[in-house]
Amino acid sequence: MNIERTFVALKPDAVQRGLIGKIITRFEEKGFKILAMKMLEVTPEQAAAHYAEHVGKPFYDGLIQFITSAPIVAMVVEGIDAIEEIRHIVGATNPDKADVGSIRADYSPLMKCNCIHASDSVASAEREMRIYFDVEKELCTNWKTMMEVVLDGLQ
Ligand code: 3AN
Repeated sequence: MNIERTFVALKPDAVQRGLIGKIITRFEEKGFKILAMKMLEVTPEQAAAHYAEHVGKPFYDGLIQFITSAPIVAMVVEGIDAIEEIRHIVGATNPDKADVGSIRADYSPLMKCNCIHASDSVASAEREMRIYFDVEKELCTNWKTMMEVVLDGLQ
């Protein structure tokens, strides 16, 4: 069991469809801690940095057009095994393959607008959160969620 931080972004389709509250609620109710959150318009530079691994792929231009088409909600989220757990809650990249009950299965009809991004490793999380946040200044760490209070009382 590791306490991990991950980067999560609610993509333009989620913002435009009014799903921000419903999606964030899933993380809060599971017991994850939101350390930072902001709505922003992704710049071409941020988009290129975020999706650098996909340069040259057939869907790259569409991906950049999509992520810059309307605001996103960027978050840093912390919790027990947060990388794997949040990827599980998010669901597979292709919504057709996403587990029933996952965010992408429930809300996304297509891979090219699949509502949400979540980092796939600790290294990716560190890299991605720094594209959108000043990590030294913008993270709110000096407070406890009720889940942390509950865990404090257990052996
Ligand atoms: P994930 O977001 O599940 O980690 P990645 O990193 O493989 O998936 O892909 C980043 C994003 O690129 C996906 N969320 C999806 O929006 C888009 N994408 C990936 N593969 C395809 C594809 N074959 N066709 C269209 N869009 C894709």
